[in-house]
Amino acid sequence: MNIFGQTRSHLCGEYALITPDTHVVSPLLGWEKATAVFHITPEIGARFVQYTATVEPGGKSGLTGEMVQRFIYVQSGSGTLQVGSDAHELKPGSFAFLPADTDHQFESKDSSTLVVFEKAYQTHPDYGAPEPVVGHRDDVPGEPFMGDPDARLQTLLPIEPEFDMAVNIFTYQSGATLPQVEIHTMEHGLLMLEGQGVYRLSRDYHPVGAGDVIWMASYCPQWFVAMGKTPASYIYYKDIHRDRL
Ligand code: UGY
Ligand code: MN
Repeated sequence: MNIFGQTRSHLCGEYALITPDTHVVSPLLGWEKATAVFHITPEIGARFVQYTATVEPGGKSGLTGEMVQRFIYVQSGSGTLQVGSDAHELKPGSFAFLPADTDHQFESKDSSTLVVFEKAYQTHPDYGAPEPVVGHRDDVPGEPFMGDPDARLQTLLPIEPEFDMAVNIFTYQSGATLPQVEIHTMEHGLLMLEGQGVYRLSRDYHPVGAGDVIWMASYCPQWFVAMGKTPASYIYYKDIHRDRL
């Protein structure tokens, strides 16, 4: 969009579409040689945080606050993630889940871009804390979503009651859709990774493409159709497995 004073970004109580032209860079306290764009925070009405961290070569992550769990997805660059005494080499497509109060540090080799989701952990009286998870997108099978082989879902974390959050990657062939308009209690934070399409959010239909971020509040009606000549994919967060009362 090259007319000044215009943007595709749109915010209302039910959702936010935040496009790259409106991003503003902030310092990332506790990290070294790193900055962030905070996309979704409690100030918008969310119960979690989503940001993009840019870490220079030799830069390092800091720890989360107490009882806050962190999920990292490497969008570009590479580095080493130390989790306790284990070291993991991360590259584009790698991801890691660090349960609350897990001692960890990512050190960037190249300049790295990380997609980060953080959520205060909600304990459950019947289940213990989850374990750390480290993996790569290419090693996670994509299951047809509600029987549609053109809309595939990769669940990056175990869907087990110890986990109070999920992070998935949805990949759609051009023309594939979410099979229904969804309305649900879980909220979402989403980053378009590849391709483009049209997102229905509440009563609005927005063209979206790689780099766009969307927050969907609980009960925000949502639907997606992939369009264009290449598949569209997005990574997204949702809160799961905890009673509201
Ligand atoms: O997991 C989900 O609720 C997912 N189907 N929602 C979405 O892609 N907007
Ligand atoms: Mn949904």
